[in-house]
Order: sequence, then C-alpha cells, then structure tokens
Amino acid sequence: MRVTVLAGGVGGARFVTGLRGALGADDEITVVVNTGDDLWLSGVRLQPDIDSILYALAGVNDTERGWGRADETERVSAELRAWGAGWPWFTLGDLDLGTHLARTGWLREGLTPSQVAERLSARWPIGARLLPMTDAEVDTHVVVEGGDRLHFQEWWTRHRASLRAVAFANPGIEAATPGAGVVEAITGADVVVLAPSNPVVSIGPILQVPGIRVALGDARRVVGISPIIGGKVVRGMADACLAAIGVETSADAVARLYGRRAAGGVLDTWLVAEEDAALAPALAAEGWDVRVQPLWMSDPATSAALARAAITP
Ligand code: GDP
Ligand code: FO1
Ligand code: CA
Ligand code: CA
Repeated sequence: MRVTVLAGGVGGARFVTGLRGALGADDEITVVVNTGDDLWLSGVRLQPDIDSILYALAGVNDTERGWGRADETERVSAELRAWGAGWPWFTLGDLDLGTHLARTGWLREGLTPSQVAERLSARWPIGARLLPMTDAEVDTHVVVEGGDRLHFQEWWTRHRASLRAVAFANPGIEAATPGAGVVEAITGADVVVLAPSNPVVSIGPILQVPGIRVALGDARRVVGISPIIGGKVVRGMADACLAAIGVETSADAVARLYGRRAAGGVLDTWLVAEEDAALAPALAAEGWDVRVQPLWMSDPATSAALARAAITP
C-alpha cells in the first residue's frame, strides 16, 4: 500500500511513526513536509519540521521537547550568545547544528532542498521518504496587532504567541512549485492523510503551494485527522493561529476550514476524537464521512492504532 502524509513537526512525527508501525515492509510511506517554519540563523539553514520527523523516525529525537536531538548539549549555542550572534531566545543544540551545517553546505554546493532531504534521510533506515513541500524559500511570517511583522519562529519561540496574530504570510509562495516528487506522491497514493498537524502554519502552507490542492483533487482518497481534541489543542499554538484567521478551535471548525472534496475542499473523510463525538451528526448531515476514533497519540501503540484507522477505507 502507498500512503502519503502531509505533515508539520510534532503531530506529523508522531503520526508517521505510528503509520510505519502499522504498515509492513512492502508498503511505501511518503511525507510531504511543511517548510514554512524554516529559517536562516547564524548563517545556517534550519528546517524544524523536516528535522522533527527525521529525528523521530530515526529514534534520535528528544521526545519530551518534541524538537531537536536526544542527549543534546548546548555549548555552541552558549558561545553564540556570548558573541551576540543569532537569537538569544533560540537554542541550536550541538548535535542539531551538525545537521544544519551539513544541510547548509550541501545547499551552498547547489543541491536543492529536496536533494538535501534525501541525503539527510539516507543516514538512518527511517522507512519513509521525506519530501519538502517546495524547494522555494517561503518562510512563514506573522503580522501582529499593531502591524509589526515577525518570522514565525520569533513569534513562537520568543513571544510564545503572546503577541496577537492578525495574519500569516508566506512571501513568494504564489510563485513556488511543489518539491520534487510531491505531486506524484499525492496522485499515486492509495490514500493521502492530513496528519493532526497545525492547520494554519503546518498544513496551511503546504496547501498554498500552487499545484498541491490540484493534486489532492486528483488523489484516490484524502483523510484528515483533527489536531483539536475536546475544543483544545493537544500542544503548541494552533489555537492562536486559528483565532488569527477567524476559525474557532474545534474539530468541526477545522473540518470546515479544510472542506469536503465534493464541495471544493480537500478531504473525503474526517477523524474526530471520542471527546468530540457530539460534533459528528451535524458534520454527517453536511455530507461529511466523519468517524469517531481515539485521537491521542501517547505512545507508538496508540499512534499505530490511529494510523490504521486513518488508512482504513
Ligand atoms: P509542530 O510543527 O511541531 O507544531 O507540529 P505539527 O504542526 O505537526 O502538530 C502540531 C499539532 O499537533 C497541534 O495542533 C496539536 O494539537 C497536535 N497534536 C499533538 N499531539 C497530538 C495527539 O496526540 N493527537 C492529536 N489528535 N493531535 C495532536
Ligand atoms: N523551540 C523553542 O521553543 N525554543 C527553541 O530554542 C527552539 C530551537 C529549535 C532548534 C531547531 C529546531 O528544529 C526546532 C527548534 N524549536 C525551538 C522548535 C521549533 O521552533 C517550533 O516548535 C516548531 O517549528 C513549531 O512548529
Ligand atoms: Ca512546525
Ligand atoms: Ca510494521
């Protein structure tokens, strides 16, 4: 079976890890990863969502923080701070920096981000293909109340989303094209899954890359999983992001944001948590194939059970 997942960082990584556990060696997993979180810092290129998924599949991730490497040290970061270089509120772990240096070197040699992702993926038997959503640099910016414009990473890691966001933008995305293999991975899959990732800053940028929505229209089947359980985000700042675009933090509002394929949206099926079972009848009345499932991915077993439910016709 061929499964293609559209994903951001933590929610994406947990889901894809579960999917790998649910599938066998003959199955193929492709992950189209958000690159809106990417940034240049102290001369190196960071790709947080790609790295979160890469490290999780390789089993070298920091499971508590949800980003970066396990057994990490921060000697270089302390030195950068002493120099006044980079961002004092943003830590580049020493092992993680090795990834950024390798990536930046390859980019300087002329490799595309897609080719770099392939090289990074070759180090460990990760059991999935990681495809950047685009090879263009389309970093997410946040416009906050008052009109200031910040890189998404500054808004989140420095201000912890405390400045009220009023808009998100990915400059240049209108002219971007899907990364190498992305369209084929979507149209050729038995099922495409929108991971329980941030709908605004993880899935949102992926859907904005010209050509990706069209490809989803040509897909065999598209299933989405709610990142909202019982009206709350499981972690992160999706609630602040949804508020900024005028969408309620609820499993049904996110479903309507994505929309049904039959009505010009991107999904055929929507998975909501047991806590949100009461929302199902209204969605079903609108024509949704809505399914109630346990959506907590607390360990590999629950993540695999969710993945199995998502790919079940
Ligand atoms: P990020 O890039 O690291 O922010 O990660 P993603 O965008 O991939 O995922 C973030 C989203 O994952 C948040 O909105 C969370 O609510 C959601 N999430 C995290 N853990 C779980 C879980 O166990 N179940 C579900 N349904 N959603 C989750
Ligand atoms: N998140 C933080 O809250 N503080 C950090 O210092 C930080 C450093 C960092 C370095 C590399 C990386 O790949 C991710 C990092 N993150 C950090 C997480 C990341 O910025 C965000 O949580 C995600 O991009 C949100 O989607
Ligand atoms: Ca992210
Ligand atoms: Ca297996």
